[in-house]
Amino acid sequence: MSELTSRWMSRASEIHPATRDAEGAESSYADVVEGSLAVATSLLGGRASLEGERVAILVAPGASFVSAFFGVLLAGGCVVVLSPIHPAPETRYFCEDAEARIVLASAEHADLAAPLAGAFEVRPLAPELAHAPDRERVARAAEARGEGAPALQLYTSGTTGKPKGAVITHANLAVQQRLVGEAWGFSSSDTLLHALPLHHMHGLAIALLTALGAGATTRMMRAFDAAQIWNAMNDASVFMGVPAMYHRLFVAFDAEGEATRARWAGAARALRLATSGSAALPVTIAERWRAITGKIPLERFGMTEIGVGITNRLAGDRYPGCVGFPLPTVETRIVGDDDREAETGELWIRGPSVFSGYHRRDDETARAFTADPDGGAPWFKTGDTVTRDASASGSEAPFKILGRTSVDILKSGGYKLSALEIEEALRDHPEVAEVAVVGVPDEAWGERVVACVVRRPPSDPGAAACDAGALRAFVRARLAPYKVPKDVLFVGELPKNALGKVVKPALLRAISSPEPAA
Ligand code: MCA
Ligand code: AMP
Repeated sequence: MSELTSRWMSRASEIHPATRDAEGAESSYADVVEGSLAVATSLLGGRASLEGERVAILVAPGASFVSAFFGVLLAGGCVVVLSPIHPAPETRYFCEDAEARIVLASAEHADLAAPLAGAFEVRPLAPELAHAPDRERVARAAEARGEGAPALQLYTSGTTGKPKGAVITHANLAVQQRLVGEAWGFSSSDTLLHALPLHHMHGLAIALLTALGAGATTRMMRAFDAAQIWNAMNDASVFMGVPAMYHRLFVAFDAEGEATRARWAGAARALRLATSGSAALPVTIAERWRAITGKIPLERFGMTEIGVGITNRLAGDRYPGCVGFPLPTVETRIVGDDDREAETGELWIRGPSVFSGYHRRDDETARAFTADPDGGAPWFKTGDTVTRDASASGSEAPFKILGRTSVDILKSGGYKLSALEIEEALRDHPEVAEVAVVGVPDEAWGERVVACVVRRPPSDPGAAACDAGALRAFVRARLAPYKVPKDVLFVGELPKNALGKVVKPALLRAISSPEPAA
């Protein structure tokens, strides 16, 4: 049995709460483990193991999510987490690309899962959870899975068209669970306040699995509602968020009267730990949190492909604008354009938490890794430009993230977005002749998605030209709402280089100037 599943099974008789839902109802570890055994038994049917088969789960946050997740792993499967915020075409793409056969859906998401029936076997989760567990059979199936077996397939946007499935192994998750838990001092007396989406590494592994690995309780909120989060801090010891969440917390805070602010600030001050990641934490946000709580959030750097790689330390100084130091086992190298070590350059990473590759995308996997110049193990190329900030501390300089190496990768509210994927969706519109998508710095989102469009006349000469609203609606029908451009600017032409490629930095400058090209 892998370290991940055996750690899970070791809690089979614990009555301590594993989860608490938004309304406060608790489920013990014993109950949630029992649920996972039931799901595993049902998924196995007559088989000895799912042998790495991808099982998609469309399940609301709570105890059932955890049971579904571990149920798939115990049966020898690999989890693909679907999100209710994705439109049907995107959800279908994830299931098809992953070659999933079964979709487990909780009752809340039955409507969203319904269109998948036919192409996939959609199974309501409730009867799976009620299935009589066959412990011995499940133990045999789990024991047959090694550390290198795929446990999780997470979809992540890249510099080519559609999102790709990053295959994360049992070993990757187990090492992250242990290292992050130790680095951040997690124990069974913690209650993690959790409002992150579960279809990404941050919410699923860095937050939920870390807490479960330490035997802590996770308060799983259904969505991010700032006032609800402030109120729930009372009942928590750790909060993990992305910078956009902190921004929202401050907006809600500022809208309240003195008494509420004092109560909220008191609860936030009493948290043992508040972390920030997934995007750069602006120093203004860090300092605002300090003004309320006395400390800046603990910032760390992570990626779908590696989990948390670099983190500020729990004890000792935290450096605003810096992400800290590599976790144990994480090796780093900063390289310049010539692939030689440099003070500032691309961050390469290797170690046991680095994923195994992209599902059925050997070319992209090969491009993501590079041989070690000294003949050691290959490095994963993060695509992030970093340096070490010698001015930030005494003896050891913490890492500082300077930005992405590619202008086509954007970060909005912690979600990684591919400009090319959004451009591709817009290009399908009959009145879009040319399009370029860029990320414009934004206080609330970090980067704001802006589409610059050169229009083609409507096919019906009498019809009005399409407007920004129509193009946004067109994208919304195809992609997740957070990928929909916040602004659509119509331009006469796009700046191009001699090869006819759009020069995005020039476009960004043009649209950021007081009089944008229109
Ligand atoms: C929501 N909207 C967004 C975003 N989120 N637009 C741009 N960027 C976003 N991130 C849109 C909605 O579609 C809606 O558009 C409008 O904004 C308001 O929606 P609302 O319901 O108020 O937003 P929300 O659902 O509350 O979401 C805000 C959020 C969310 C909670 C900050 O964006 C979020 O959960 N972000 C976290 C992402 C994350 O976990 N990333 C981790 C990746 P309209 O009005 O047009 O309908 S993993 C990773 O990065 C690595 C491993 C790491 O280091 O962690
Ligand atoms: P994802 O592919 O969604 O996992 O996003 C990973 C990317 O998020 C990284 O490659 C970084 O660009 C960005 N990121 C994560 N944490 C931080 C951070 N603390 N500061 C700046 N960027 C970050």
